[in-house]
Amino acid sequence: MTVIPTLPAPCKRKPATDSFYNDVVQGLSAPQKHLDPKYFYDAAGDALFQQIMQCHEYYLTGCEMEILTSQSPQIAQALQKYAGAFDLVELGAGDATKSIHLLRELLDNAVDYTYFPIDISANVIKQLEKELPAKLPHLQLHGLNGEYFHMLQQLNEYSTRKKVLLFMGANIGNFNTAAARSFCQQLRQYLQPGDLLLTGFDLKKHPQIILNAYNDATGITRAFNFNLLHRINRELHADFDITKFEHFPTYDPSTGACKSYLISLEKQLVHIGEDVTVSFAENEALYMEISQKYTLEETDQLAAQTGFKPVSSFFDSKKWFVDCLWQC
Ligand code: AVJ
Repeated sequence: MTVIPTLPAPCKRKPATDSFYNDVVQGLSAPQKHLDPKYFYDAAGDALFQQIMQCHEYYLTGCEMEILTSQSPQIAQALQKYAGAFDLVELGAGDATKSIHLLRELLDNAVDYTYFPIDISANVIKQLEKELPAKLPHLQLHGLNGEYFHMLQQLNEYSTRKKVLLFMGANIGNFNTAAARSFCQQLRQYLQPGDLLLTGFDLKKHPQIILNAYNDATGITRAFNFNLLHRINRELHADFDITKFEHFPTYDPSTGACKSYLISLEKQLVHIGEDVTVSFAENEALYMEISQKYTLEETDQLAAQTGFKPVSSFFDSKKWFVDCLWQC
């Protein structure tokens, strides 16, 4: 049984920690225990994700990189054609190693725009603000550290141009299909008619290829999942014993849902601070993350259901990945 007595007085905690604490306690108290994948990305998590992107099993990055390196001229052309004058906003910018090709192409074309990278990780934004100006001297850059919608809200204070939103890296995969619909609908509300959205989708392919991408032989994805338990231990004074959990990635080819779990190897109690005890049954699954895969028909459907019109798509040579350009 899970016991959740009254929460500690909010004034004793910083706001950021507070929502982390509340989300973790809430997730671990649900019938299907789960954690929010946005919390993977502390400094150690950022570093592990960088390593994942270099794993040969994790094909997604290479595919989307190929799209950006080989088709940035076509993408830039499409953005100018459909949007005219715009600012470029990137959701979950990461290290911008993919978008930098598009940023450079636009600068080379003398397009006057400001780049607004938005990222949940303060590290990521600091890093970008330090490193991008050296790589792209004429870039107008304004980093925004926080949650997507909070930051999109703030954006209107800084940008009066049309918006081109980049949502790359298959980050949309972290939503199940219903959540992806409401996310796109919500995004749509922050945009104006004529604004553009470029979204990266990982496409359905042989299931083994997909499963392997979330189960690399060197164990980096495993470490990435366990890192969130370490983070909870450290920041929320919990006592997860990671030796009593096993990384268990799954892929269902019929739904396209690739889900990762941590399986409790024995019946055990985990304490979070002094107030919360969570009990795990033997073999109980802690749901960590979904990475939803799509067909092209499903991406078109998603656009249609959420107020967007597909105007262009950019594929890698294997057609394993697509960057879809939609217009409001
Ligand atoms: C950053 C959400 C796109 O789901 O493929 C990679 C995160 N998790 N390996 C993905 C991730 C495990 C990644 N996204």
